[in-house]
This record gives sequence, C-alpha cells and structure tokens, in this order.
Amino acid sequence: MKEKIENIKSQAMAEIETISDLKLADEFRVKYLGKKGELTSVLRGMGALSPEERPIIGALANKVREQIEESLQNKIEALSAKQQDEKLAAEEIDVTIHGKKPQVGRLHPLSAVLDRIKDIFIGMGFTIAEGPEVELDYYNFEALNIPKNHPARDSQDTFYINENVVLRSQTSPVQVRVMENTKPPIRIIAPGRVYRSDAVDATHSPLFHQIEGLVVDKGITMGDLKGTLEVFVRALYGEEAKVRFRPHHFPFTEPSAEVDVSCFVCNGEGCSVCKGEGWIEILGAGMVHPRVLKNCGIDPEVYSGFAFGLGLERVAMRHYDIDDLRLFFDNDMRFLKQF
Ligand code: 2U9
Repeated sequence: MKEKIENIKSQAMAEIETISDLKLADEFRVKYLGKKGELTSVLRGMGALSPEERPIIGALANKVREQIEESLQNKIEALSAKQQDEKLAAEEIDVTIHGKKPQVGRLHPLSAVLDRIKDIFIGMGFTIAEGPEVELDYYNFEALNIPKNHPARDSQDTFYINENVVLRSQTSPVQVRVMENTKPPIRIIAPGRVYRSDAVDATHSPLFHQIEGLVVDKGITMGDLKGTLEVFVRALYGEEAKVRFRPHHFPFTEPSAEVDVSCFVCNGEGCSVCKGEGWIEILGAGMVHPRVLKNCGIDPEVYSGFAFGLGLERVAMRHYDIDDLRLFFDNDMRFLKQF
C-alpha cells in the first residue's frame, strides 16, 4: 500500500508539470484529491491493514495529499499570474500614440450676430424677453391690431395649428404678453424663431429669426426711437453709420417707418452690396399704436412707446457677405468653419 501511495505521488507530481490551464488544474484536483479520487480510494482500503500499519500509512497518505495540494496550489497561482499577464498585455494602451483630434465647435454665425445685438441692447438697459413659438391667434394677430381680414392672416403666410392656434409669424406676441403683465417702464428685446409659410429659396425660409424691441414709458417719443436705433446702428456698423427713416405702414405702429443704414461697404457712395443705393434697409419701426397699448392693458393717455423689428438672417447675410440664406440651416461644416 505504501508503494501504491508513492506511485500516486510520483504520477501526480509528473502530471502537474503538464497542466497548462486552470480548467485542467481543476480536472487534476478531482482526479487525485476528489471524493472519488485516487488517493481517497487508497485510503478507503485501509480497513484491510493491521492496527500497527494503519497510522503509518494514514500519516503517509496525508503527507502525500498535502504535498500534492501544495504543488497544485503553486501551479494554480502560476497559471493565474500568467493569465493575468496575458490579459494585461492584450489590453495594453500605448499612451504615446497620437489621439484623434476632436472637432471643436464654434458659434453659429446667427448666434454670433445675435449675441452682438443682444449685448448692444443690454448696454442700453434692455432685458431679453422670451415666449412660446406655438401661439394663440389672439397674441400673434388680434392684440396687435391685425384684423381678421388682414392679408398677413392668409393661411399662405401663417402656419395654423387650428383656428385659434398658430406658429408665431413674428415675435411681437412676446411683447404683448410682457405688456399684459408688466407696469411700465418696459424696455425689452424679444429675439427668437418665427415661422411663415414660404417656399425655400436663397432669401426665404419657413423658419427664420427676428429680434423685436419695445420701449413703453411716460413721454416716449419718436426722438427716443431714432436715438435708440442710431446708437444701435453705430455700435453694430461703426461710428460713421447713419440712419434714415422712410414712412411706411404697419398695423401695430403709428406712425411707422422703414429704417435704412448707410451702406457699411461704400459708406453711402453706392456699390454692389447696396445695389448702388448707398443705403441698406435693416429695420422696421414705429410708435406703438394706441389701440395695441389699450389691448395690452396700458392706458395710451398716460403711456406711449416705440417698437422695432429686424430679421436676423438678413443682418447676418450682410454682415458676412452670405448670398444664400439656406446655408445657415444646412449645418455644413465647410460653411460653418469660415466664421
Ligand atoms: C408690439 C407692438 C409693436 C414690432 C415691429 C416691425 C416694425 C418690422 C419686420 C422687420 C423685418 C419683421 O423680420 S422682419 O420681417 N418688423 O418691420 N416690427 S415694428 O412692433 C411691435 C411689436 C409688438 C406689442
């Protein structure tokens, strides 16, 4: 029996050397040390031994068992370390390789121009007002003195959600809402998206951006309007820029005017940008119609106000000499990178 145990030991020790992975190590453990393993079955036969032999053989079997266990444990540790090393080698990151350069974004040209315009008005004490783009017909038209039969109401111009709800066609409803909720003095600009049912071409888009302004207080006059727009235009186009008012009509202002700025390319001489005119139209403006003040809960006998509006795309196109408005909305990096 002693010989048998010695044989198991030498066989096991030889076999351990051949174990090449953890799965084989486990199979080995079952084969030699498990409940039905070789060593266990030898020990089971110990009943046939004499009482003198039993402790000697038992001690030997236990010692061999410990030796095999220790060798197996060493093998398992070596295999685990090797496996870990292989895993690390496979996952190795070379931190010296050049990374992929992320594309850094920049302000969209419309945002850049809008930011400048906002800054100029904030500098004059205006605050920024916002409101819903899906708007009640009342705020988009009715309160602004645009009656039911007015051409701007035509469904060709305005997107109707239903009879009473539209996509706002101007940012004016923002000012109406502010007037309803605010006791003058009011000094706001309302920038934002507006929608009109236009076919897309180089100068038209069903979505564009307006910036409208509103000032309401006691004793506001056309002189305040002219002075404010002059300061604005000089800040945007330079100290040399001049402003010209031409009479016009808007339902929500009276009197109303279209406002031109002297051409910032030729300084009024006449060139291709101003089409030889020397002047470029950039704004509409006027004194808030007394009926509009009244509609918004402001007494026109006590207060007066002026309002103005400009199209952001048109200003930005002139600013950057862009000839096609669609470029603003295509999100083509080759275009956007230029600004
Ligand atoms: C209230 C009262 C009056 C806003 C105004 C204009 C003149 C104007 C156009 C310029 C080009 C729109 O972007 S555009 O198509 N705007 O000419 N807008 S006065 O008048 C208001 C607004 C709100 C309560």
